[in-house]
Amino acid sequence: MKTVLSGRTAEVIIDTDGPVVIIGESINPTRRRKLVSSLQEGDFSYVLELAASQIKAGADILDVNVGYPGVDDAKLLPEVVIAIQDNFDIPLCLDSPNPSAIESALKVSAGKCLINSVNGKEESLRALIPVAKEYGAAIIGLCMDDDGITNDPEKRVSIIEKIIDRAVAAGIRAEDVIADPLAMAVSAEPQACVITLETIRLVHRKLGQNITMGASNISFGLPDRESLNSAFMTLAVYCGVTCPIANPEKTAAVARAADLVLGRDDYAIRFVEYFQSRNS
Ligand code: THG
Repeated sequence: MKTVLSGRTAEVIIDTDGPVVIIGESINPTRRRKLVSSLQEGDFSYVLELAASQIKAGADILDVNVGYPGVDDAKLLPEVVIAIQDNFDIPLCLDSPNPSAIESALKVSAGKCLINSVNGKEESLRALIPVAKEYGAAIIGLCMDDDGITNDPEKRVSIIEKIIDRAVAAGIRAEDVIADPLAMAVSAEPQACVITLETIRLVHRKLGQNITMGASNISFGLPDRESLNSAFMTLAVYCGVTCPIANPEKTAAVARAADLVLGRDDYAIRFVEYFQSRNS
């Protein structure tokens, strides 16, 4: 299955049989106070720096989230989208708890975007599916709903199925729904990663969707996060994750290595190119 996204002109194909596509996570105010403070002063240089460094490190798509208490992101999100797309030709993944911010950003965005954090709650489906349809965007569906988050992988899958059904009923193509199995901190729940991996496997086998996840969520509160994230990322890619949301500076090498090991990089061409570009 292929999900095609685009920037102003550049197309990115997320293919369930293809190499890992990295959605760069860094344009997110969590742990980056400077992002909010610079944007509130009307200074876009830091957000553009974050975009440039992630693209250089291997991001194929950029997640854009400027939601923060006191920030009017219905105003700010479209401004940031314009600033990024004026400077970089890359598809964007828009995230906000505020559906009107998503809509105002889609109005000004070029190409085909991804809407992050759609979930199985009625409120989310009603607000965001019509917006995705109207602006021709793809969506990320999180497997949580009005009953919260379940630890039963089968139930997580059924929430993804519900989101796909609702999207398809509204005229969105099934391949434009990317599943998020919910990666959560293994320090808080010992089975968290196993539950997520099983959900990934089931979505891949039963539904065949492209699959994302917040790749660094699992290591919150633990030392040596990079080793943990690498171990999890490799297993998740093996089970069916195709487009993790991650820090490319820390995960691009693991992604290229996983592609090679899994027979998705004939003659190690991408792997070798990646290391040449990194060392140049
Ligand atoms: N699913 C979906 N969207 C998501 C998440 C998800 N968006 C938010 C989050 N989870 C993924 N994005 C981030 C963004 C920033 C950071 C972590 C996850 C972050 N990390 C630390 C930092 O940069 O200091 C540590 C980074 C590291 O160790 O590499 O700020 O699950 N659909």
